[in-house]
Amino acid sequence: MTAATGEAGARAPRRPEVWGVLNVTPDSFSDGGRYLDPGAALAQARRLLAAGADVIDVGGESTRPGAEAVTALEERERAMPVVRALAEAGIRVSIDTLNAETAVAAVRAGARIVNDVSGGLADPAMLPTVAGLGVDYVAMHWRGRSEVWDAVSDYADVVAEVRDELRSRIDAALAAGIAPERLWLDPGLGFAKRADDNWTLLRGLPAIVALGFPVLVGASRKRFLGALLPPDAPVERRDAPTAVVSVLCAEAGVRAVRVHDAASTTQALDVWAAWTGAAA
Ligand code: PMM
Repeated sequence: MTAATGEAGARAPRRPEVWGVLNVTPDSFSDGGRYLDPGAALAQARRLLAAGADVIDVGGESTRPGAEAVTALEERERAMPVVRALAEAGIRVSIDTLNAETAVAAVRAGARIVNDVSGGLADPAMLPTVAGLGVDYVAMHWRGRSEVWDAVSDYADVVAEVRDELRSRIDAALAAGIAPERLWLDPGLGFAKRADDNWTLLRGLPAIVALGFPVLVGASRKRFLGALLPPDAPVERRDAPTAVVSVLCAEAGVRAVRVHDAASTTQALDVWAAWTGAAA
């Protein structure tokens, strides 16, 4: 039995969803500046959907190391026109934000998922706010903003520590009133993790899946994948390695992968689904 097959392999494994990344920011590391204009953002969302994305994850603040902090107002001004236009077109939209106010504005504009890379730690209002909004919530593993990563990236056992820290986010989310069926978890690849920690975490995904909530993984184009390529390789060269990671995530029972290039991951998951007989 693999984690993906569930109890004793009796059920077919499940195909993960593909969440397409749409950073409406001037400075995200792989797509910063490209989709600041709402028209360009919508065109990219349409490309992601045509290539197989199930959800569009819209972000108005870059979490890249060294990125400028933006006010919640700037973040909303960037992201909301895009969220509204996508939601009005019937697209399932996620808002990637640390701010409760931005989450509220995005849900009012039609977003159905709040993707919080801090798992509720950055903004104390986030968990109770999301509970009131009644939408899905992704709690990612987080140890602070990028300025503190050097000081907090030491792990004796990265899988056990991430699992235990996610468990405490589960407790906090449920205590705040978020419905268990609305909660997702994410191990937070690249966030206060050294390159080897990311590989160890990927290997350890079954321990995160075993927490009993759907798991989202965001490996797409991250630096630990770039380290496998020549130093001057453009970020798009990371899409094939990302697609391989997506398949291995599927095998580990992950329920969604967050990617910049929906086409390569969708094709890779098509192969995986045909091979395993996975249910959609
Ligand atoms: N990574 C980034 C941004 N948001 N959200 C979740 N849930 N998981 C992630 O791994 C994640 C995220 C940073 O990557 P980007 O700058 O390419 O968006």
